[in-house]
Amino acid sequence: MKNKLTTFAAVALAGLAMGAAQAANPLFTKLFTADPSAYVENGTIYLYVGHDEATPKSPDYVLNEWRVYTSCDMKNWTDRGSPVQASTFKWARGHAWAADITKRDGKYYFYSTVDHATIPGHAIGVAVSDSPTGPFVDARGSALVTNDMTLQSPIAWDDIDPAVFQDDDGQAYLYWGNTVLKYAKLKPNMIEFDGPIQTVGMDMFTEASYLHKHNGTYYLSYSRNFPEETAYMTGPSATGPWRYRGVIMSKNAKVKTIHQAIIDFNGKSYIFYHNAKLPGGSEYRRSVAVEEFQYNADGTIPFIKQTKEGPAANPSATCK
Ligand code: FUB
Repeated sequence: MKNKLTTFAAVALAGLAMGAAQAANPLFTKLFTADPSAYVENGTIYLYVGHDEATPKSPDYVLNEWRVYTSCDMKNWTDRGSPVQASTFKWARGHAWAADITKRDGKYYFYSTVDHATIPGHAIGVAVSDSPTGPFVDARGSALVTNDMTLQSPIAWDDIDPAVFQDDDGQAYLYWGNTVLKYAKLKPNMIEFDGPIQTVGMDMFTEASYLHKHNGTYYLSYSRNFPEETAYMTGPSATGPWRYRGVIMSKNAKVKTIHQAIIDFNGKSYIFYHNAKLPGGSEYRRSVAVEEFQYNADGTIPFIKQTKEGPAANPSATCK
């Protein structure tokens, strides 16, 4: 027993020395983090988050970079640094808000919200890399979406929170928006739209759309109301028609946003989200957490409670 404990302690210390994070929620304690987006490849989870740099007295969001963490088991996380920053986009001026990633033809495409330097309002850029941990470079040299391209809502922050999805037939879609949910098809080059920008008519949509597919059903989850709760719809295709399915996570206590991402990993299903439960947390000092859940037999998602413990370890045999 003593030997086992000694070995366990040695492994734990080695993990800490390599920069591995602790096991429970919130996932990361050294930084305030927000707006999770997750990508799985070769049994490894790549978790992208915005870095909340606001001081306790900051009256607004302060985010300049995205960070990426990896895990082989959903329990132990390794900090891989910042693979892309708002300054990666020379036409932008800060506001590294929510982002999402996908892989196509061996390259990783990172879609991200930033503030446009010359066209008033938020915008969406695309960065590209040969590795999911970066470094990423601007793939276009200009914004993919600017505020003047979408006139449905008279606000400067309606072009935020890009969510990218590639269907089994290879067609890629970008969903995004605040107040009005928008989407468009992407060309195979992943840096241009293929057709017009469409809208999805829905009640109480706030932001944080996220499209995933599970057992042949398409799930469009999003933040609803304000303060936000996480809700979702299902449909038979990547563009619907959508059926509202209800709320799956309740609003947070100390922060009005919640921003989810839903993935399958190593045979189980998980939802990432943020709250403000890290000591010192607040509206602009958020912290990312994760929960495991099981789909109901009819494919619906159950209501998911936030926990301190987070999921049990789920070690992937193929993780390197
Ligand atoms: O982090 C800034 C904004 O807060 C995100 O774009 C929204 O989804 C909300 O979480």
